[in-house]
Amino acid sequence: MGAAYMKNLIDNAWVDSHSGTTFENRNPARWNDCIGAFPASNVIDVDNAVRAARTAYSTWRLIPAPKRGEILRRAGDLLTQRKDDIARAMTREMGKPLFETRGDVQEAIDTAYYAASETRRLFGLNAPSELPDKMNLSFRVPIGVCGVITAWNFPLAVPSWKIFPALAAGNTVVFKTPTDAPHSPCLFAQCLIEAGLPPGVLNIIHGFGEECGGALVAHPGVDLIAFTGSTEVGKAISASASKTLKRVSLELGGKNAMIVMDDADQDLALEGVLWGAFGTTGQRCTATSRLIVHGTIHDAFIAKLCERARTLRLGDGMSPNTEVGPVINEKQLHSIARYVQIGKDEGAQCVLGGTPETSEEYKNGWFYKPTIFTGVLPVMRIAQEEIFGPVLSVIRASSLTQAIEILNGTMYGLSAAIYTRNVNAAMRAIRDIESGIVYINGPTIGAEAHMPFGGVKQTGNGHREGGWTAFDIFTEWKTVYIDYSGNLQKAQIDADRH
Ligand code: UN1
Repeated sequence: MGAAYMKNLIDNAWVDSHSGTTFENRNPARWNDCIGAFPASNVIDVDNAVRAARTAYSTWRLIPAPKRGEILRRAGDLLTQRKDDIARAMTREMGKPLFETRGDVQEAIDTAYYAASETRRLFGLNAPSELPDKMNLSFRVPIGVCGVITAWNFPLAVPSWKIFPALAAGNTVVFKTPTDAPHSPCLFAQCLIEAGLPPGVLNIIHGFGEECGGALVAHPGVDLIAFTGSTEVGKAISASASKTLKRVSLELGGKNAMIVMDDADQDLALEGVLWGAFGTTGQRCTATSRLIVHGTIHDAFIAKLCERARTLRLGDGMSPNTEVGPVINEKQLHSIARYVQIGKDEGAQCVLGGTPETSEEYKNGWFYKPTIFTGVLPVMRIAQEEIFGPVLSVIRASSLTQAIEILNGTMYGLSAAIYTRNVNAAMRAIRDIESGIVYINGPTIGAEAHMPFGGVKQTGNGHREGGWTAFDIFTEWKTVYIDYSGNLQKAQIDADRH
């Protein structure tokens, strides 16, 4: 894992930035552990990467899709071989425990193999012509150069949802890595290079949002931006990209809720909410950040939940005993603390946690105790805004209808869950919940690579990554009419005569 993987990747060469400046990447569990210095790329670097991608596009798009798929499959094999090494690098740079970072790499592997298999499908659609001796076809074609910008919480899984289908479809890519997790994406890119990806097909630039990401979004040579991050940044990207009419795919925030009904298997629901709320230290766009509990079981369920959540082992993700890792950085720690204060000021009861963990063992990292608020009202800010930390807001409901109403009452709509043994209640929830993903008797996290992923309302702009729907993002439709009648046939006009 040498210093090469701390540079930009342009035309399959690891290169420094023209800016001459760098930023440090540090371990959130042990801030004195510096992983390395990465280039703070500027508009010139972005331009170089886009040019490389443009040039590569002219040949990559002509390679038969199944041949492109073979490279992706080999990249999947290499990721499989290096799964543990990459997971360790990922835990070191962004903190989540090893069992989670192994899952992150596995999601990229699954996506590699899935996208590779799609290169033998990428189905088009044909329909009969309204005229004789004429054939109507439509098929998918690549879009061109895709700019990919993602968050640090899934350094491989989320970029892979975008990059593998983009490449499978014949596009080339410029990927701006997250400043809090730039290293593991380089190890990912190295697998693609070794798998045989030609120069310029995948380029990587490191740097800050405004200067580096902003230049990518504004670049006229980029045809599409695929972004995962906050709703606020997503709106800014959308506004900037509209100036060049780029296609924009946005996967944004969430305020995901889990409903626990009075007939639920409570032990199962308990395990589900612990994983949903405190897995990845609550730093997932799919995290369970609201728990809506039926009034008749509320007190007993919350008592059990606090008892279990209190025993969650906080620590360095490298340790096999750790269940909850650090939060990503100091700024995020302060932001979580601010939300906890807001919750208290709003009148909610903080029944667990509510402070950073600063004892001797933790003092070199950014740790925040799993935190639970009860007595939360749906209108409170801690029930409406994405906190991106280990903070769970518990809301009481007295019926399924009211629970669903509360669940739907935010500007987001990514993922939702309900625990019930009543099949009718489950079916109504599936029908009435406003979200892109609904789990029955499972927590709000756990999306699989081959299924559509994305949300409604301000969680996105209507696209779905994952599965076959990713190809709707990364392809255009081309319609072809083949007239073999030997005559000039006029659609709409001649069709009348037959
Ligand atoms: C994200 O939170 O950014 O379903 C993605 C899940 C994961 C992906 C989460 N497979 O939680």
